[in-house]
Amino acid sequence: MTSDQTELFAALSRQRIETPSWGYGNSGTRFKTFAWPGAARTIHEKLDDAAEVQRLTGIAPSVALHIPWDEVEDYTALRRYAEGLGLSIGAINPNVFQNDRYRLGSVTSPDRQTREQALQHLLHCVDVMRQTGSRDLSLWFADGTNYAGQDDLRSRKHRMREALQQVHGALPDGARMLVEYKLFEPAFYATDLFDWGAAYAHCLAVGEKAQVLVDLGHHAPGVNIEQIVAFLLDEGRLGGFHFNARRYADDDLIVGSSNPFELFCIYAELVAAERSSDAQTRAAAEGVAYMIDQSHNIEPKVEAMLQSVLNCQEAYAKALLIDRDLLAEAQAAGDVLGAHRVLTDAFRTDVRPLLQGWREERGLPQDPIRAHRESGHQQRVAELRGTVAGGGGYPEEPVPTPV
Ligand code: PSV
Ligand code: MN
Ligand code: MN
Repeated sequence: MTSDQTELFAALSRQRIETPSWGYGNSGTRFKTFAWPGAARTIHEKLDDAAEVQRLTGIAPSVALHIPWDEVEDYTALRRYAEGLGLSIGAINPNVFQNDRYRLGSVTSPDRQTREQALQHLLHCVDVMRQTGSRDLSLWFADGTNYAGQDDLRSRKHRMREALQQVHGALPDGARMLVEYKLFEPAFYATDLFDWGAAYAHCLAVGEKAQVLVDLGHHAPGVNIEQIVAFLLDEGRLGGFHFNARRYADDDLIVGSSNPFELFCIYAELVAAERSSDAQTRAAAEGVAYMIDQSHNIEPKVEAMLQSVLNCQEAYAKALLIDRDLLAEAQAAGDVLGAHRVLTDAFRTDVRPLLQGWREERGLPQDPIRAHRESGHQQRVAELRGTVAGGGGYPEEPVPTPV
């Protein structure tokens, strides 16, 4: 093996993609939730499925929880259960959007008691983090307004700031809060954390442990996400990603399925930061949490997750292949298309043989999807768990249907 390949394999072995508990359960749109045979119903089953993804890919060893969807009495026991499967508990995602009280918002609600209730839940999640050993609290707020004049926009900003400050103050040493933004939905006139700039401004104000979380599905069409990534990385405030693919808005489709070039360009920025000569930029890149945020509506859950992890791996492998010296040369010479070609050459490379070699070296199946299909996992869980609606995010009443 050449030293280049050794370096490439080492980088691939360091890659990590966290999978979300809610991606393993049934979920749906507001029109219908389709029950998938064997879809995980409990957090333990979700962890079992995540272990299958880790067993086949080797780069997905942690699972994000959503509270209270995944609420348990004993988080230390849950942590041990995960560890027994070779997993760790990743980011904790509070849920401040599914309570009747949150009609006008949670932490930005005009009602003080509602704000207090939301804050108590966020603090409960900080406590969960302590028990699960999680580094990241992942914050997404559905807060916003539907009509001009419905509420005072600056007051809502102040309430958001106050809540973030309080949560920041409660974080243990070494922990972080990742602040997610979203252009719209469920609020349609104004979302309180509407873009990366708003999230960034709050993070700067509340302190060092606050970082911005970029969810690929939360931007207007045409927004250059890789530029946001480069900017935040350079400012030392890129906390992490929620990977998915969107066609219109927050579709939560499989990452890389519709716009693989965008995913590649994002990874290109991350690799550039990983390889920077500046130690601070390298440290910023090392701290980034790579997470999938997808709800699988019509597709097999575990296979969808495998495909997502593998798409991230391919994008990263291609980004590692960019000839950085040649790129720098072309950029310095003002060679517009030459520079672009350096990038597209890497993007067009078929990295599948390279990844097969890497898997072979690690004792992983060369084709994880095929291995999964042949493993009987899907049939086993279908038999064991049956076909039951609910159990994912946005759960419906569990209605057993015949398998
Ligand atoms: C809603 O848009 C959402 O998809 C956000 O991206 C959150 O991260 C996720 O739900 C889980 O709460
Ligand atoms: Mn998200
Ligand atoms: Mn989303």
